[in-house]
Amino acid sequence: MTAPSDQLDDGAPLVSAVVPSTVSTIVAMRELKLELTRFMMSYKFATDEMLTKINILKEEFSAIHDYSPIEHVSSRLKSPEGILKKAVRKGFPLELTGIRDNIQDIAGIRITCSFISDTYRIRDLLAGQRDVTVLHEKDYIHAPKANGYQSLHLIVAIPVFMTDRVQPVTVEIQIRTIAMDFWASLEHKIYYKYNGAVPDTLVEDLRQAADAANRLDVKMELLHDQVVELESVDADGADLFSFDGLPPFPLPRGLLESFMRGRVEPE
Ligand code: 0O2
Repeated sequence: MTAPSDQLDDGAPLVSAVVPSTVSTIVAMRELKLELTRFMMSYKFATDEMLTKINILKEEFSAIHDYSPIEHVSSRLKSPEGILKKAVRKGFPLELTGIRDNIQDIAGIRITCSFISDTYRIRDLLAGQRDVTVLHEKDYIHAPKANGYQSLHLIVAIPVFMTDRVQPVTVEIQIRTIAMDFWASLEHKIYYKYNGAVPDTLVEDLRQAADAANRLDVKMELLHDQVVELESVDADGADLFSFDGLPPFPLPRGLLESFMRGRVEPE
């Protein structure tokens, strides 16, 4: 057995050949890890920014209109594994810029609304904000999928201010009613239970359930509109003012008059 050589075949010292490549690999791995962390964080920050916007709308609505069109909000970030799987499945280039450009649902937010008109109202309020750019919209409420799926999908871009750059980041926002959400979660469970091969009878049952959910949405909104109409006729207490936790008190007449004087009527 020969002693291990410290020379490569071409006579170059082994140490100098191995050390630089190991060091450069470690440096490259550190840089990649940093970039990956930044990449994932940018989606978390974009989600946080959008959630703040949504919560502002929710709170303002509740305070001004005594009613919130938003029932529930949830969010999720795709895992790095989920991102890679989708990139491979769709044949996207496996590098961060390619993934950023092609996978637009890494950050996802779901907004559940009370009524169908609220889904569009929320869409308009978010889309109308200066720093939100709607890149793409799919309206599965006006045009439900063949299986009955209903939801309003927006892909928006929002700027995220990092330490060394401003990064436009995409977020998928799904907006739907409680009934649509109920249907979608059940359908999702069934789809996975049968591994995508759902029996025809169940597919038909689901489609009928989607129709029933839609009829319920329409009926509930009609009832709600009637209640709102009744409330506007019976406007007793409209001159009362209330802050959180305090009992309602009448508006001081002087304050009301000065507000009316300073008020600019919309053109
Ligand atoms: P997950 O785990 O919820 O994120 P894409 O594949 O996303 O690039 P696609 O499928 O054309 O493009 O987008 P689409 O139609 O806007 O759907 C995106 C998401 O909507 C899906 O994400 C689901 O969350 C939801 N969705 C769409 N169709 C259905 C449906 O028939 N049933 C249910 N329950 N949900 C649906 P993912 O990536 O499939 O999954």
